[in-house]
Amino acid sequence: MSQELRSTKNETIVRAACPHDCPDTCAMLVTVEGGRATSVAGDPEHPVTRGFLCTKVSKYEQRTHSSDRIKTPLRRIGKKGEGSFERMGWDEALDEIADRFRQLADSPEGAETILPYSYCGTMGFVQSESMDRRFFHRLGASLLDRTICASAGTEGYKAIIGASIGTDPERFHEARLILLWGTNTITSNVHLWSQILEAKKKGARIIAIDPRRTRTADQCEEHIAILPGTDAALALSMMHVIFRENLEDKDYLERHTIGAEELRERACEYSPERVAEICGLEADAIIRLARLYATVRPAVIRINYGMQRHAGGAMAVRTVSCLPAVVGAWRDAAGGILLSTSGTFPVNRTALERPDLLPAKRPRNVNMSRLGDALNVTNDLPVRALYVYNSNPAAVAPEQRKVLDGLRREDLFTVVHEQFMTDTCDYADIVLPATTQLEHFDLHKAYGHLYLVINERAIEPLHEAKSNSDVFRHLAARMNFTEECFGDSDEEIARQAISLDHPSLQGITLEALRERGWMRLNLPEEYAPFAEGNFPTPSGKCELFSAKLESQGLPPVPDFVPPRESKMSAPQLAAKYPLALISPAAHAFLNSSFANLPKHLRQEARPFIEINPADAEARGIRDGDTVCVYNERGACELAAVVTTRARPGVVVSPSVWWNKLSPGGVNINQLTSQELTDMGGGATFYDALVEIKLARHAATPNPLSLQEQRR
Ligand SMILES: Nc1nc2c(c(=O)[nH]1)N[C@H]1C(S)=C(S)[C@@H](COP(=O)(O)OP(=O)(O)OC[C@H]3O[C@@H](n4cnc5c(=O)[nH]c(N)nc54)[C@H](O)[C@@H]3O)O[C@H]1N2
Ligand SMILES: Nc1nc2c(c(=O)[nH]1)N[C@H]1C(S)=C(S)[C@@H](COP(=O)(O)OP(=O)(O)OC[C@H]3O[C@@H](n4cnc5c(=O)[nH]c(N)nc54)[C@H](O)[C@@H]3O)O[C@H]1N2
Ligand code: SF4
Ligand SMILES: [Mo]
Repeated sequence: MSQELRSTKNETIVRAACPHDCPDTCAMLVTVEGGRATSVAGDPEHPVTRGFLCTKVSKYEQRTHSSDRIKTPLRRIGKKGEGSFERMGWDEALDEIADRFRQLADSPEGAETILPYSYCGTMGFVQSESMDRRFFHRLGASLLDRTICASAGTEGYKAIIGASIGTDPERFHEARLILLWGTNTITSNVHLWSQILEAKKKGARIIAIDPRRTRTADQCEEHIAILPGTDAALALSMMHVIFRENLEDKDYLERHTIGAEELRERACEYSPERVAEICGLEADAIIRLARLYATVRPAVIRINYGMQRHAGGAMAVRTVSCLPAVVGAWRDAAGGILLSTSGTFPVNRTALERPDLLPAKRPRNVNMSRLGDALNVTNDLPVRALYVYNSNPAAVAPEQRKVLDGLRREDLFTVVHEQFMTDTCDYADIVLPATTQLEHFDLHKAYGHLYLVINERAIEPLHEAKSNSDVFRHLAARMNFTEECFGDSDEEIARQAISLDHPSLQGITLEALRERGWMRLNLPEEYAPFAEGNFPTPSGKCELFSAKLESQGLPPVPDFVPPRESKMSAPQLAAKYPLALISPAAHAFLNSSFANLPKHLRQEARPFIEINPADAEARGIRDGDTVCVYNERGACELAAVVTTRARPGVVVSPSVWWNKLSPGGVNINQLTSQELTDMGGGATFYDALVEIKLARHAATPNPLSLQEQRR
C-alpha cells in the first residue's frame, strides 16, 4: 500500500505526480479521508511546482471521483459510434480479447494485423511505456510510431544539439532576454511562467513570437505575430542581420560548432526585406529583434511544440536552435534554448520495453498520425484489431473523417481502455475501465524540469478499474507469455527504469524517491550544458552543418521549408481556402482530457474560432455568429469570436473538444491533414487552409464577447 507522507486520525497525505502530458510534471500532495481523495495540492517544497497546480488539475480528485467514470468492462450492443453498451465481467472481457488476439496471431496474416494505439494520457514509466510495450512486442503486433506531438521538433533539435537537452528551466529567472517562441507558456507550461515573472521583475525583456496574441503574449513587452509555419525564415533573417553586423560570437562558433560558414552563406539569402514578406512582419521588427538577441546577455529561447506542427516543423526547430550557438548564448547557465529536458534523464528503455521480445522479423511500423489511412487502406496488410489506451484518437487524430470511417468498420475489433466514455470508446467492441493517477503507482521523469517524481497509490482502484500495467499482466497470462518480465510488479518496473550506472542518477534510488517524493538529477546547480561545447552530436560540436543528414539526402544546412498549405506552396488551394487554421492547446483542457468535466467546460464556454475583424467583415460574420469552417477534408461548426487576437489571414480554434460535445458531433480535426513533417514523421495539425462562411447570425448580446474579455 502507499507510503504516506503524513497521517493523522482522519487524514492521510500521499505524494503523487501529475500524470499529464505537460512539461511541468508537478509534485502533488493528495489528501485522503476514509479511502476517498478529498483534495490535491502542489508540493510547496518542490522548486518547480512551488505549491500550486494549474487550473486543469487543481481539482483532480473530482476527475477521479467523477460519477462519469467508466465503472466496469462494457460490451457494445448498438452500432459502432452510437455509444450503447452493456456491462460485462473482467474475466469474460479478457478472455475474449486474448482469444481474438490469438486467432489473429495464428492466422496467415499474423499478429501484425493487431495495432496498439497509445499516447500520453499518463506519462509515468509504469503506466505509459513498459508492460504494454513488452506485451505487444512479445505478441508481434504492429509497432506504433508515436509522432502525434513532438517527433518533428525532437528530430530538428537533435540535428543541431544532439539530444533533448537544453537550458535548465530553473535558471530562467536570471535571464535578461527571454524569447517565448511558439509557446503559450501561461496555458501549457505555467510553472515556467513563475520563473519568467521573476526575470521580468528584475528587468528582463520578454518577447512572444506567435501568430496568435495569446494570454502569454498579452503579458509580454512585445508580441511578434508571425505567419504560421514561417519561423525558420525569421531565424535565418535574424542570423542574416547578426552576421552582417558582426554581432556573432566568433570564438564560440569556432570552438564549438561546425558549419558556421555554410550557415552564414545560407543566412545571406534571407534579408529582412525578403523575410518580412514571408513571415508577414515588418523588416524593422526583424532587425530590432536580431540586434537585441545578439547583444543582451543572458538570452534564452523557450521554444515549444506549436511551431513544429507544420510541413517544415522539424526545420523550424532546427533553424531556431542554431541561434544560441551563433551568439554564444550557451555560455550562460540562464542562456541557450529549451525545447525539452527529457534527454537529460538517463532511462533504461531496454529494461522497460524489452525489445528483445520482438519476433525475428521486425513488425511493420504504423505512424499514429496517419491512423485514418492505417484503418482504411486495404491493399496493404489490414489492421484487424485495434487496442487503444492513454489516447483518444477519435477526437485528437488528424483527418478525422477517415479516422471515424476506419473506426466504424464492422470487421475491426476495437478495445478501448479508458477512464471516461470518450469519443473513441463509442466505437469500441469492448471498453475496459482504467484507474486514474490516484489509484495506481508510478514514477515520472519530466520534459520541463530535471526532477524524477514519484506517484504513490493514494486510494484503492475505484469501481472495477484496473491499471494499464495490470491489464497487460492479465492478458500476458492468458496468452501464455511465460517470460519473467510479465510478472514484474509496478515497483520493480520503476526500479528498472532508473537502473543505469550513470553519473546523473548517482544517489537516486527508488527507496530514496519514495522517501522524499522527488529528486533532482545529479547535476550542478548552475547547470550550463553547453557552455564548453560538448554537444551530444556525432562530431561533439553544435552541428550547424550535418554530414549525417546530408548522407540521408536531407538538407545539410538549415533552410526554410514553407507550410504545405500556403500561398507560397499551393497558390490554387490558397485561393479557394485563404485562411490558415491553427488549433493550439485550450487553457482549461489538456488535449481532450478534462474536456468532458463541468468545471472545464464552463471555463472554455463552447467550441469557437477566433477570426480577425477584417476577415470577419469580408464574410459578413459578427462576433458570436455560428460559422461553418470547411476545406476538402471536412467541415465543422463553431462560434465566431471576432478579435484582433487572430492576425489577418489566420484563424485560431483552441482544442481539443470532444466530438460528441461539439455541434454536429465533430471537432476541428475534421479540417486537419494526415500529411507529415519534413523529418520525424510528425503530425501537421497547424498546416491547414480553410474557408469560413456564416451559418447563422447570433442573437445579441453575445456571451462570447464577455468570455473574450476574460481571456
Ligand atoms: N492547457 C493546456 N496545456 C497543455 C496542453 C493542452 O491541451 N492544454 N497540451 C499539452 C501538450 S500535449 C503539449 S504538446 C503542449 C503544447 O503546448 P505548446 O508546445 O506550447 O504548443 P501549442 O499549444 O500547440 O502551441 C503553442 C503556441 O504556438 C503557436 N503557434 C502555432 N503555430 C505556430 C508557428 O508556426 N509559429 C509560432 N511561432 N507559433 C505557432 C500557437 O498559437 C500557440 O500559442 O502543451 C501541454 N500543455
Ligand atoms: N487539432 C489539434 N489536434 C491535436 C492537437 C492540437 O493542438 N490540435 N494536439 C496534439 C497533441 S500535442 C497531442 S499530444 C495529442 C494528444 O492526444 P492524446 O494522447 O490522445 O491525449 P488526450 O486527448 O488527453 O487523451 C488521453 C486519454 O487517455 C486517458 N487516460 C489517462 N490516463 C490513463 C491511464 O492510466 N490508462 C488509460 N488506459 N487511459 C488513460 C484519458 O482519460 C484520455 O481520454 O493530440 C493531438 N491533437
Ligand atoms: S497539467 Fe502541468 S501544470 Fe497542471 S498540474 Fe499537471 S504538470 Fe502541473
Ligand atoms: Mo502534445
